[in-house]
Amino acid sequence: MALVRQRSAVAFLIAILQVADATGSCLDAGEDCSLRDAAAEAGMRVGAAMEPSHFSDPDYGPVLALEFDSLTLENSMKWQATEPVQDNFSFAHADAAVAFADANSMTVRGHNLVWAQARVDSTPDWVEAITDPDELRAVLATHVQTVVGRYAGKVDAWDVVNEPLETAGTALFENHFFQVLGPGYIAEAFALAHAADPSATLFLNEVLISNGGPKFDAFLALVTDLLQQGVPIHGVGFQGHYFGPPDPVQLEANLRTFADLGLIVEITELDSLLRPGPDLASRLAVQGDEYFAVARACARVPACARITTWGFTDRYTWIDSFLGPGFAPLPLDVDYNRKPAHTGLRNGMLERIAPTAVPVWSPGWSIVAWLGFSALGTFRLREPGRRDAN
Ligand code: 9MR
Repeated sequence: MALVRQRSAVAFLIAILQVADATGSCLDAGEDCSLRDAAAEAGMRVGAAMEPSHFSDPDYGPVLALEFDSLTLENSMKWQATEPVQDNFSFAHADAAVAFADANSMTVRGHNLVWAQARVDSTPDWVEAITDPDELRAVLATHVQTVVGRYAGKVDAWDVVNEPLETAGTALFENHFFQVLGPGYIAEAFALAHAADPSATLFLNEVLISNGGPKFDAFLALVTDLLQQGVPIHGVGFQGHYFGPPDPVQLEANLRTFADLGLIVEITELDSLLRPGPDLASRLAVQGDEYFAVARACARVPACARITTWGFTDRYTWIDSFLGPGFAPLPLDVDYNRKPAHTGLRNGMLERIAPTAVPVWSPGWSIVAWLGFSALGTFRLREPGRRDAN
């Protein structure tokens, strides 16, 4: 009974928000504005990772379509899901998501074509058992042609290769494709994807590149090399799983670095863990500030086309199974209520059309702000009127 009451409350809220969203500007609507409407007004897209298996939860689909204009299959377009047995393709979940996107005027990011890391379940064992280069090449070609070809014109962007570098290192990850085909497997995968759908935007997607440092440098060198080889790479995905606080100034600089190479950039897998703090309200507020800072960094870079959150409700987040419960990393809570992270993400995107002068937080900016306020204080103390008043 309580569940029924809660569901009808969510349905009622959605109806109100749909009416509110249909009128006026998000700049005036404040809390009534959906992420989707804010993104549209800012000239961006906003997406979420999702799984059709959650459609049995009656609020899941309506909230997804209300808040987002793009979706990514969290798992169901991975090789393990689409071709678990050689030449035996399975598209039921991916098709359901693409049909949902079509019915709700949403775009779809394809994730992903090649991701072979020992620690994850993304590539089937039968692929990893192939040691003959010609055979693996043929299998890769069949997979990419079949999957990309099926969704040509329906999936606007593909993560062609996911996480090419070692997670905490700078070298190419020596996955199965690297071992059998050599480092050229990346260029080969992009060429295959481009041939299968020449209109799709093709991405290299990587984790832990939001900050500066050796991994970012290695990733930049890799992308530069691919471009010089003439590989059809069109975009770079910054995953954005924030286990620690983001540095938005560095993030913006890194996004610009790739934009300056003529590439599209996207935040492809945003989530941000609740930090320790004195009480839940302040922890949620900090999370909201972090979402704002990340979204604002993207909004300030014209080539940053889309922000995708990795899930959208704390009811379903991979972090629960990875780290345990309690980190609540997404913009909506377990009951689909909007959190400060929702406000932050929305207002951050709106910075593209209504930039504020206040610099976002970062360690560097804090020092600048402190020096600025100190100087202002000194100046004020010396102001004649003030001295006289004392
Ligand atoms: O969230 C995904 C989780 O459910 C899967 O078990 C895991 C392995 O396939 O992949 C997770 O998503 C990852 C994404 O595909 C690539 N970047 C890191 C994401 C979180 O691990």
